[in-house]
Amino acid sequence: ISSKWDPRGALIVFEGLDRCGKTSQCSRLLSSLERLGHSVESWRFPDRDTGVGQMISSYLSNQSQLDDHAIHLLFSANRWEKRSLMEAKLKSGTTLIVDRYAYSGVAFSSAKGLDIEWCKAPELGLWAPDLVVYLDISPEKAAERGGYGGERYEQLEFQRKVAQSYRALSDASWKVVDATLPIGVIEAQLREMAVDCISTCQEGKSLSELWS
Ligand code: FDM
Repeated sequence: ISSKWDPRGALIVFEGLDRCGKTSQCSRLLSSLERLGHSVESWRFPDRDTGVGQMISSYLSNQSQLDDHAIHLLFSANRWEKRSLMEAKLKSGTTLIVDRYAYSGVAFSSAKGLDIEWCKAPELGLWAPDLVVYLDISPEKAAERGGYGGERYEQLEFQRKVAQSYRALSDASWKVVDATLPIGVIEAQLREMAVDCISTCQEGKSLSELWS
């Protein structure tokens, strides 16, 4: 049966360093897609509301210590526990705007020195995004924005390593957006990319899995 008769939503993922502006752009995009009449939800990872998410949250706020591999697997498990809901939403026609996904998982853990292939393995089989937007800012500029909240990874030296890991992980399909442009300009670019992506999915593009 052609999925033309069963249009699905798009899986749109936002990635970038801390303070790149992802979170506010996600909420702006949510509002503008809603205004255009799309069925859309905004998600984020880590999802701190689940049991696994609470362990992650406690680790990030330095209230607990965990082996680097163990926390990596928890971040991944936190995505796996949302996989079937993600599928149901997408198949029922809802577009998901997701603030961080498997790419954050690999970029942050490999920035600690873990092997990149080891980091990618537990993500294998999660839903592959239809669009990955990377909000590009230098670690120095991001740090100048201030407001690092004191969580574990919010330090310039570490963010430099994360930026390198993202570079190693990115491919030609990623849309790289200059995160230092005026907020409204970025917002317009993202809206156009999202609307294009949503129509491609509505035309029958099938869901695929990482790492494709
Ligand atoms: N982070 C996020 C990871 O290390 N691995 C992951 O899989 C994900 C999704 O958690 F520093 C890191 C990235 C960031 C921190 O993210 C919390 P938010 O976006 O600040 O909540």
